[in-house]
Amino acid sequence: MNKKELAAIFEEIATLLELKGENPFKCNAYRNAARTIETLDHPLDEFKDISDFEGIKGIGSSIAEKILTLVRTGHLPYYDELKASLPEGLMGMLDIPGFGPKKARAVYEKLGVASVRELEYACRENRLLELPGFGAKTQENILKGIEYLKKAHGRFLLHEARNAALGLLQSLKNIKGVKHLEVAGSLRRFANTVKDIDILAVSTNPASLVDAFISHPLVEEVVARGETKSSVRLTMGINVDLRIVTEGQFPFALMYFTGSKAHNVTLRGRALHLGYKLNEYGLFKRDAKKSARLNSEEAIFKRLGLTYIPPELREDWGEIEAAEKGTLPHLITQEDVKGIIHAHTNYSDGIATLNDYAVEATRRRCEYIGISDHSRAAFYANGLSPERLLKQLDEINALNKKLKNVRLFKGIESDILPDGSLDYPDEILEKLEFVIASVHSKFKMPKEEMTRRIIKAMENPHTTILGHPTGRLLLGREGYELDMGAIIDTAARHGVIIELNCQPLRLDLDWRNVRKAIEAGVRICISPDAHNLEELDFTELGVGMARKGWCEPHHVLNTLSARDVEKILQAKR
Ligand code: DGT
Ligand code: CA
Ligand code: ZN
Repeated sequence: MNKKELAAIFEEIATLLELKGENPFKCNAYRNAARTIETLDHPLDEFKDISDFEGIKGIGSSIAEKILTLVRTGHLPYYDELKASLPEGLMGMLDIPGFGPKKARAVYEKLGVASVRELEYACRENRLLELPGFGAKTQENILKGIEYLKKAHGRFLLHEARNAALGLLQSLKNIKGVKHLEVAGSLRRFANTVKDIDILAVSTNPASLVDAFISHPLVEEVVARGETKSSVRLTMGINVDLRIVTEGQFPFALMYFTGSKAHNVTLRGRALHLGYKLNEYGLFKRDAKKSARLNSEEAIFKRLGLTYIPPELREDWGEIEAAEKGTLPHLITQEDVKGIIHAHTNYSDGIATLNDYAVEATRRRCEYIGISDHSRAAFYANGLSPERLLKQLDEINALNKKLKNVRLFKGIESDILPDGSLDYPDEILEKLEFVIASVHSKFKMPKEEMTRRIIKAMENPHTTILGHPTGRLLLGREGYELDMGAIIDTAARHGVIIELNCQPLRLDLDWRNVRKAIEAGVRICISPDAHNLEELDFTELGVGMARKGWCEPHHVLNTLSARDVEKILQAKR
């Protein structure tokens, strides 16, 4: 161990102590020691005994002893224990510019927030507004800092990447000579997270397309520039590849670069079996030099004896067999969605008012919005006391009398308490049209206990929908340990709907389990979990994920008309 490494450990000890709220003198002592160690005149191995540190300012006997232990053994139990006593993600938050140990300790102690992604989520839910020493401005700066941090990471949320890609496509499609322009890769398949943005194009004037691409305002750095392939890095940190191919290659390249790899491999195997070679350049019969002329992905699939496989399904999850038999699902589309369930108002941690939602719903020609603020146990989210909930219900009743084309459904997002009960007495729950039951606390329960807790909540006759079933935050927090098979069985048995929460960080239920759920006969609800009007747009992500989970319109609650939803909600109560 050299001086630099040693100093870094003492520096980290100082930070850990700050995170624990130790007295500032103690923290400073370690920080000063770190500095002193770095500038010691003698080599470390000359220090054999505590007395060797005598006269060195800033290194008392306790620190001297720790230095000796580290130099001798390479370990320091004190340091290891200190590290183990705090969540790992806490240190990561300190990488956020302007976010120090004091702030980290406050959000950890007051909100239980222990990683960067959790912090991002807390900011988006306006949790920081209420914390002493924080406010709208701080919250905004933290979000900016997190954006900055993300540039350093390897993967990106679908939503972030998609917005960037849509921005690029929007301007590039108008460049002279462009005949085709499509996003491929994991983004086109609607994967939860993506590594990079793959774009394919055909152009009669490739040079001007490449020029426009590399000089786009979103671009930070040009990685490579070529006739057929160019790469850039965007200011948000993600890489974008632009491949320019010929008109004839385009459908084959689009198919190849959409993937997934596993899907491609199985498809290529099928082609071989039929006497073809399939790659990104074409479909070649035996030893032919020229590809079959097929001008769309549909045509390629057809030549291989398959019906068209939508990109979301190309994961080698049985889609090729189903396409062969003609049994692929008739996937849900954006237009099938008639209304929205799960919106938070300014009664709890949302920004929009009940009336804002009603006006917005009219504007969007959306038939209904299910209002579901937080229940009282979610104190950090300004959860509703029974009195405030009753007041909200009155207000909704009054609004519904006035509204013509929009219906507000009266609901709540009730915490599932640690013992599995809901957060209000029955006489309150009875006044609601629907209840979303969600876990917001005690994430670390053992698997069996957590499964029992959630099952108990689902068995409660008041529970209509199970909210964000695993609690995961993509790229940030694993979901809680859960027997998903048992949860899906319970949902099927008790007619509980399972939410597909489409907050970009959640996308929970995961599409793989969405498919298992609908196969078990469980209905899905696509929920934006909106905290403001813009977040209603998240529904679009949810539709993509539902498609990826093989959902047809009839599998999804909010493809139904307001009247039919009302019937279903009533039948459950
Ligand atoms: P990502 O970027 O990690 O989010 O996921 P993808 O699927 O976009 O992966 P990427 O960008 O490495 O490659 C894009 C597509 O190109 C991929 O989905 C399938 C195809 N591809 C890439 N490498 C291979 C390969 O070695 N074999 C085959 N069959 N296809 C490949
Ligand atoms: Ca990719
Ligand atoms: Zn929730």
